[in-house]
Amino acid sequence: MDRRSFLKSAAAVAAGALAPPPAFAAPPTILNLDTRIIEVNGKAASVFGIMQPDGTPGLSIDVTQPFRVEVRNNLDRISLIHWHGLTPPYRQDGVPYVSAPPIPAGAAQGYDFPLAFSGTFWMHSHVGLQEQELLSAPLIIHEATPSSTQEVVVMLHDFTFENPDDIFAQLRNQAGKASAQPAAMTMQGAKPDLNDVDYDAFLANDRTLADPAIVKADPASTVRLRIINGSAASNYWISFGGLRATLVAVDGTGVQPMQITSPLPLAVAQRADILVDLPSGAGAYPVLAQVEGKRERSGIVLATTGAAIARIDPLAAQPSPPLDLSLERALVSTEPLAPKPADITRDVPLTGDMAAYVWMMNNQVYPNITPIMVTANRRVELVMQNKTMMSHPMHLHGHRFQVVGIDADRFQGAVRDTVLVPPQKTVAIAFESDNPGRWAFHCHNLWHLEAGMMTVVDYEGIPMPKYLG
Ligand SMILES: [Cu+2]
Repeated sequence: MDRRSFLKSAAAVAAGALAPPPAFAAPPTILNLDTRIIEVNGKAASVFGIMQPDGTPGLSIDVTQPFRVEVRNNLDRISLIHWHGLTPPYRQDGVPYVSAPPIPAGAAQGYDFPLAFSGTFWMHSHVGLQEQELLSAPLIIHEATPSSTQEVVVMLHDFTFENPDDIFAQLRNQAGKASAQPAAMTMQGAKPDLNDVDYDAFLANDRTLADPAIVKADPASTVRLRIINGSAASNYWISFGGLRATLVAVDGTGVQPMQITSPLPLAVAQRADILVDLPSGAGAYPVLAQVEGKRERSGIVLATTGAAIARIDPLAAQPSPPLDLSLERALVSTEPLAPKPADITRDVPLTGDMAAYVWMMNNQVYPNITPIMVTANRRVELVMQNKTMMSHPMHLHGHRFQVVGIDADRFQGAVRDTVLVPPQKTVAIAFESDNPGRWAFHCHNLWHLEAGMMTVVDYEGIPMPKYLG
C-alpha cells in the first residue's frame, strides 16, 4: 500500500469510528460489501455484491430473530445499504443524509432492531448509482412456523458493461439535444416511453438465459418462488412455463391467493411470491422474466431429475406490452388496513423536464425539497398523479402502504411498499403514520432517482440530526 492510499484508508477508518456499531447482545451476521467477478455474455464483468463471509448473498432469517447485522464496507468508496420493505427505526434505514451518514470506505456499521413481519424483501445500496453495479441482494424473512415447501429465490437484474456515471451523463446530454423538440414526456396522448437505457444483458441470479440456473425440483411438488426485481430500471412480465401458478404475496405481504393465467407484471423493486405446482413425471419448466417493451428475457429453469432441458431463446417472439394496473386493481390483501377515512391527504404530482433530464416529485428536485410533513398516528393518503410519459415505480420507506385508488376508482387493494404509477395515471396509497422519523419517498427507477425524483416524509417533532445539514 502506498502512502497516499494508506492515508486515505486511515482517514476512512477514523471517519467510520464516528459511527460505531451498537454493542450487540449477540454476534451479528456479517455482510461484506465487496467487488466480485461474474460472467456475462462470455465476458468477465466486475460487479459489486453483498455477501456473508461464506459467500452467501444477502440474508435469510427467521422473523422471531432480531435483525442484527454488521455491514462491512470493503469497497474503495462510501456506501450505505437500505433494507427494502422493512420498517426499522429510521436511523437504521440506510438512506444517506436522510437516516444516517454513509459508511466510509473500509469502515463498518451495525444494525439491530426487531423484525415485525415475514416475507420477501431485498437490500441494496442507496448511494449514487451503486445499485446498477449489483450492490444488492435478497433479504428473506421466514415465518415463525417453518414450511416444508421448497423455496427458490429469483433475483432479477438489468446489466450494463458501461460505467453508470457515463450512462447518466449520456442521458443528460441526449436530453439536452432533444430540447429543441417538444418533450415526449409532457405530450398528451403520445406513446409511453419505456426504457431510458439499452442494457447489455438481463440476469436472473447473476446468469443470462444462455446459461440459466437449473434448479432441481420434485415431480408432483409445490415450489414457492420468491421473485425479486432488483433491476435498476427494468419492469418485467413473468411467466411460469405452463405450470399452475398462484400468487400469494406481493412485496412480502400476503394477498388472497390468485391464480395467474397470463404473465405477471413486476415493476422495479417489487417482489412476488408464487406457488407453482409441478405435475407428476419428468419435466423442465422455465420461469421467465421478459423485459417490458422488449423481446429480451432472463430466467431460471425448474427441472425434475432426468428431465431433458432444452435451450431457451433469450429473445421472445414479440416485444412485450407496457405494464399496466389490471393486476393491481384485482389484488386483495390478507392484512388490510382498518377501513378508515384519511386524516391527512397530500397530492404528489410526478413530473419531468426532458430538456434537462430532471425528474420531480412535488415539482421539486431532490435534495432541494420541502418534506411532506405528517403527524404521528394518523391515517395518511398520498395521491400520486403521473403527468409524464414514463411509468414510475414509487417506493415509500419505513411503512407498508395499501393501494386505495387508481384514477377515480376507490378500492381496498394490496398492502405493499412499491407501486407502479403508469403514464398519465393517478394512484393513491394509504398508511398509518406509526414509525416516527424521516423517510425517503422516491421513484425506484435509478436514473429517475439520480435525476432528482425523491422527497422525504417527515414526522412533526423529529429533531434534525447534525449530519443532515
Ligand atoms: Cu421514475
